[in-house]
Amino acid sequence: MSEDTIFAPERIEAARKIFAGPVTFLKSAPALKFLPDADVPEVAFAGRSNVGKSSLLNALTNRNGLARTSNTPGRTQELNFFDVGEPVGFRLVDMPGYGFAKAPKDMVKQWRFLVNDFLRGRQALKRGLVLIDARHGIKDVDREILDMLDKAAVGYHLVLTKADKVKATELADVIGRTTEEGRKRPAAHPEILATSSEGGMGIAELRAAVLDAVVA
Ligand SMILES: Nc1nc2c(ncn2[C@@H]2O[C@H](COP(=O)(O)OP(=O)(O)OP(=O)(O)O)[C@@H](O)[C@H]2O)c(=O)[nH]1
Ligand SMILES: [Mg+2]
Repeated sequence: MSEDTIFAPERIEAARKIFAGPVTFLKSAPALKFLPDADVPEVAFAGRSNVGKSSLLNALTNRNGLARTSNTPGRTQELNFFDVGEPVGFRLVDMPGYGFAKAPKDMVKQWRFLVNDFLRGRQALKRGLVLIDARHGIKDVDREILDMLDKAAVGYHLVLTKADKVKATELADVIGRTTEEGRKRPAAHPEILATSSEGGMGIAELRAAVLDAVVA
C-alpha cells in the first residue's frame, strides 16, 4: 500500500479506534524458548537503550505504565509481548535496547543474541520499528540492526524519537539525513516518522503504520 494511503484520514481513525480498545500484557520472554506461539502478526520496537521504545509503546496504546520505562538504560531486558484487540488482532513486542555501554559484557551478548535471533527468525514478525533518537540521528550501532533487517528482508520503519527535545530546524535536518539513508536500504519504508511520546507528535501516524503492517 502506498504511503499516502497508509496515512489517509480514515486509516488514521481506524488505527486510533483499535489502539483505544483492549491492550493487555501477554508475557515476558527472557530467551527464545519462552516465546509465545507465533499465531498472530507482530510488530517489534527495536533501538538503542534509552531511545524511548517502551515510552513509545505506552504512547501508542495511550496507557502509561503498560511497558516499563526508566531513565536508566537497560530497563527492558526481555522480549515483552502485548496483545492488541479482543479477540487479539496483533501483538506489539517491546525489546531490550542495544548499544548500552555500561551493561555487563555477557548480558549485552545475551540481549544481542535474543534480539538478533528474534528479528531474523520470527515468522509472525510483520514489521520492525527501528527507533532513532532525533538528537543523534542514525549511529553505527543502529546500522548493525538495519543491515541485519535488510539481509533478513524484514520490512521496517525508521522512527525518530524525542522530537520534542530538538528545535524545528534540527528536526528537519535529521529527518532529511535519515530519509537519505533510508532510501539506500532495501527493507526500509520510505516514510520517516518523527515522534514524541511526550507531546504526541507522530503518534497517530505511527498507529496507522502499525495497522498497515498487520493487515495482510
Ligand atoms: N522528552 C522526551 N523524553 C522521552 C521520550 N521518550 C522517552 N523519553 C524518556 O527517555 C527515557 C528512556 O525511555 P524508555 O522508554 O524507557 O527507553 P527504552 O528504549 O525502552 O530503554 P531500554 O528499555 O533501556 O532499552 C525515559 O526517561 C523517558 O521518559 C520523548 O518522546 N520525549
Ligand atoms: Mg524499554
